[in-house]
Amino acid sequence: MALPMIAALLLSTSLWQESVVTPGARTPLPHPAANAPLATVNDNRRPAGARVGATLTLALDVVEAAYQPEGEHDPVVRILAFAEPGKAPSVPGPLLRAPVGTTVRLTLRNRSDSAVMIGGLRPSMAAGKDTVHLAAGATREITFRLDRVGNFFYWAALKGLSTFDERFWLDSQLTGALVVDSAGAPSPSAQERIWLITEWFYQPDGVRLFESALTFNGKAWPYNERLTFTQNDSVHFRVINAAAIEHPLHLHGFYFRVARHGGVRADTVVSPSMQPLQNMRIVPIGGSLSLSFLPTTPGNWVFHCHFAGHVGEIVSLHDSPGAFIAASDHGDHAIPAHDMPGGHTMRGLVIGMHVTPAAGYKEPVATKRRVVNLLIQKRENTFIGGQPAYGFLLQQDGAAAPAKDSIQIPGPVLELKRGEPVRIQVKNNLTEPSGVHWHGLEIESFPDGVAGFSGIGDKIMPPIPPGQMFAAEFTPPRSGTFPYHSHLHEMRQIGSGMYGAIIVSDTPRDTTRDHVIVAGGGGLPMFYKEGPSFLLVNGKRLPAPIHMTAGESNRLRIVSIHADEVLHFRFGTEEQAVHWKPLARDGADLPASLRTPTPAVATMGPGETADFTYVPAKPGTMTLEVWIEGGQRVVLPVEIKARSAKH
Ligand SMILES: [Cu+2]
Repeated sequence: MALPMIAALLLSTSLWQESVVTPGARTPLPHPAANAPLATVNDNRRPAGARVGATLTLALDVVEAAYQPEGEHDPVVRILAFAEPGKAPSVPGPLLRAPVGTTVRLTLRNRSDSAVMIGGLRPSMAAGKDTVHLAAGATREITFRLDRVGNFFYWAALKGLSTFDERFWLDSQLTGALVVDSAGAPSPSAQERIWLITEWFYQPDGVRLFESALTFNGKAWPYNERLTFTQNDSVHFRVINAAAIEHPLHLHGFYFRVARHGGVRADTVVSPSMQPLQNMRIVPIGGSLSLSFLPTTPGNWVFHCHFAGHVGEIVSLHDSPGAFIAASDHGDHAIPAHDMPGGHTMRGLVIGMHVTPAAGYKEPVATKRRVVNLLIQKRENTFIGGQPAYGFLLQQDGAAAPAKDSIQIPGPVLELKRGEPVRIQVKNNLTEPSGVHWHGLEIESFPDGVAGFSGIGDKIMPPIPPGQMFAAEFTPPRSGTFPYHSHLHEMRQIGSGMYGAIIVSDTPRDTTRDHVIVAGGGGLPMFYKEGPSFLLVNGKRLPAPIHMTAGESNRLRIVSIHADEVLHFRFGTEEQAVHWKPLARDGADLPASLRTPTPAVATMGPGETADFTYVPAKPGTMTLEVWIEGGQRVVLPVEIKARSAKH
């Protein structure tokens, strides 16, 4: 669920049936106190305190602060923040990092006017015991031993709250990373970064409108730091989610492996043989990921949350008059766009990286490319509330242009051959700019599809203006299942149907046994009153059956590409889920140790793909059910016929 908890609940209330709020009616944001210092951005590279031998001594104050999560001309809001005495408060709070076994002598001082509860410092304790009450003006000293390796965070909340995930705006940034290294671990490399996710969430009228800022390390895209790596550097990200909502994180251009992951106060090591290649991973509420990758191709790349809402205006304070309602209330479903001069429209949870070429790098060239003509189309009045549908369509070589309003949802399956250079000519027939991302393909940066950012040096991919064409030239290097989708105005464009599947193969597919299932949205969430967003499977609420033959091995290629929702899948009979065999994830074949039969249930973030094989034992009907948490199930019938006698 990509919306903050309260907003998600509201979606199911009748308030949404009369969403007539004039954009521009904006309640003032809470101003910081006149003398409150501006919180600095903490890049989590320098541990706080002084470590002598096996003892770390540090002090943390809770203070009033001012917070500017976006640009220098954007709103400054009121928060409480952590500060080391004598230093400016920071967001996130000071980094607490030391090897396991270190004794921490911590002085906590509350210099704010509010009593707070501090927790998370001792992850090996029971959660209920690991809290420290601190009245306004009070000081406490605590001593504890770091006895568990992993990526954690400490937090403070206004008194009365005993968990980190019920904080809203004033106490939302009272969070710092707590990283406990294993004994003898080498000091972190320059390519290691710690990312702490926090959300500042404010509901001016307490009911409907909300304002929100969602950041990695306190600063939102495009105002946050750009990272620079050299091609083939070994990059390590530790991601810690202190926000009250999960995030499906996606890396462009490269696969990563997750070596550690955790939920609240937990951190688990994953053995190398159990680490799939992946480019999408959900970091749960209060959880963490430790992931590594090699940026093998130079250029500009992004690592971002794949909930459209978390990279859009909804999580921006920048000129966003009640962003969510404004996004919802008009039949033309225009989310106000404040495009950057460069063209990209993202906000919030995005990290940008520049990868500089290693010596001797040459961009690959191809003399001959297969040409694919892909149209971006729009059809008015298609979804509930009179919303238009956006979608893709193929135009065959030499064929006349299809009708302007013809559309296909999901988009046509793009069948590509591994190693065959293609030139996908994307013609934008919308009345607004667009851009297409070939999600998960390990290709050059320029065709990658993040308009205004993808590319290298001065060669940056532009947004495709209405009526114009952009040629994405690349050679898919790996066979597998991938999504393609818009990467501009993601909530509106992906949410209105701009998504489809790419199948890269070595040999032609036998489509009688190789089934593509694309689950995505059909219109913007705010138009649906019955609960969570609308869900389509293969473009339908009542999808057409797929067919299998008993005794034959079938491949199911599942693409989860709802703009703003995690999807759940279950395959089986009414009584029970069957077992299927996982084959690939995010387009990459799984290691042998992960290819063991498992119950046929899956939870997949937006942009995630998974391939399974299944051999039906006997004729009959089964179902693949797909749903959004709390929503109605979409049922795809799977009809299994008997093997014919001549086999
Ligand atoms: Cu997110």
